[in-house]
Amino acid sequence: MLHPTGTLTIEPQTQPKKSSGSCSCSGSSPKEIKDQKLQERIAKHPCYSEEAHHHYARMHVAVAPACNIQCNYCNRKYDCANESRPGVVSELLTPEEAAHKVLVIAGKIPQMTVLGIAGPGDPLANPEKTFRTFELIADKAPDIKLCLSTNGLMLPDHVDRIKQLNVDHVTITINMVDPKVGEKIYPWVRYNRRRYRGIEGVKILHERQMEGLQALQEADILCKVNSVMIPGINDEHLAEVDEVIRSKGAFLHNIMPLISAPEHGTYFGLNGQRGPTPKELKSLQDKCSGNMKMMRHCRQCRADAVGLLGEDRSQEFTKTKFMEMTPEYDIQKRQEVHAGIDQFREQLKATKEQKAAQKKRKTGEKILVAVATKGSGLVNQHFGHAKEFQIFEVDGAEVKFVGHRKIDHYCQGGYGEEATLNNIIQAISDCKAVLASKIGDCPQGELRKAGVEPFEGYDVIDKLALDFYEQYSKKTQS
Ligand code: CLF
Ligand code: SF4
Repeated sequence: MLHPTGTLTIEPQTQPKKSSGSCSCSGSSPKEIKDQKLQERIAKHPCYSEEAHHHYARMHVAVAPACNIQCNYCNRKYDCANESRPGVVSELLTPEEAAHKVLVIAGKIPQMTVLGIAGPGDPLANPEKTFRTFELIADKAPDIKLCLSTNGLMLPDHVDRIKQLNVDHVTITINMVDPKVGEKIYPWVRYNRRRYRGIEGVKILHERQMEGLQALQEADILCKVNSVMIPGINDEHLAEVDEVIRSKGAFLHNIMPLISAPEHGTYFGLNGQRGPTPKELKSLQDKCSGNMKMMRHCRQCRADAVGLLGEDRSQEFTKTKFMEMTPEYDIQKRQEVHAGIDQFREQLKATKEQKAAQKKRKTGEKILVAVATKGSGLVNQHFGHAKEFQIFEVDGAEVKFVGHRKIDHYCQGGYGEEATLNNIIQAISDCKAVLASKIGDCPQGELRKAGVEPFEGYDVIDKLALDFYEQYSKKTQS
């Protein structure tokens, strides 16, 4: 079957299971029914479901310029760093322009299922603009899920409105549950028309975040918590944050690395505060993953991001460009595309299960492999075209997504390729292999020298990863 957004035909090797939606719930326990409903709520949300992020896209509209707190990792000339890469500036839109953009993109990228507002300031410091945008979109494009990300300061005041507008997913950035830790992150907070400095402000922020989290749980709105990991400041404290948010009903925890550079002009950047290494980040995520579900596929996207999480199509839809485009939103066409994607996902799942069953044996050494992919759960990208590698942990029985590494892509038309290749190899040097649809002779040689096996193929990620694992085990045993 052809993926609606890709090119690979997967031969159904086992009969795809019937969609769970079609079965009656007789015989299911209340917990199973609850879990099933939860799965349906996140099935097309690329941030709340790791599996969905290979197939479905999100977009953001930058309608919220103001902010009410100061984070030491943020320079207010740029987008809110709680959900974005620092140093990125998005074009500000009015709610009407934003609604036009959403309708254009919903037609052009039918796998776009979620509209998020995440900046460039704090959405709830700009409630009129944020809610007006949601209203317009709910009215014109009812199949698009609405999503919101906030620092939490004004959240308790708006939970009713959020519920009323059917916004089902809310993210709060919580970097501390101890104001003494928070004091090193937030110099001030503006609340009720007054600016509170130091610990006084941090206490207000903490109380409001906890109140907001509780209110979301009571309103049955799914809540994800983002935490920025800042070595030496809150890295050891985040396990406690994880405990607290879990006990208050958060659905997912996304621990993101601090990205800090002097050219971003942030307090941390100018004072040499470093971000965590990929290894430090993974080890904290592993430590917390026993408590609750961890998000590991966040790409810290821009306030005007468009596309699958690993790709950035925002430049195709700048204001000048999208304002000249006519919206071609067609709910029926979109539903057909989604049905095709869901059928493909079922087949992908069946293929994975069958492959895992074939290979099932005692789990062995855990290794990491880097994968070049354009999405759809497939190894389907040329090594030289990859702008990031997805990282999977393989133990012979299971293939688990554990993160991604951004890189400069290798094919630069002959310029600077040697330096780029060195950087790429360094970024994936802890991986035993790189899986790509094609890898040139020169990079193959250099990768081997660095102990990273080039492994070519065009197939389901799990399938190729397990094939490589088998080859690797035989080699290491012999
Ligand atoms: Fe946007 Fe955030 Fe909604 Fe996703 S992003 S508002 S929950 S639709 Fe996603 Fe981007 Fe990470 Fe955010 S990858 S930065 S977690
Ligand atoms: Fe910057 Fe976002 Fe923090 Fe506001 S909440 S200071 S916009 S990172």
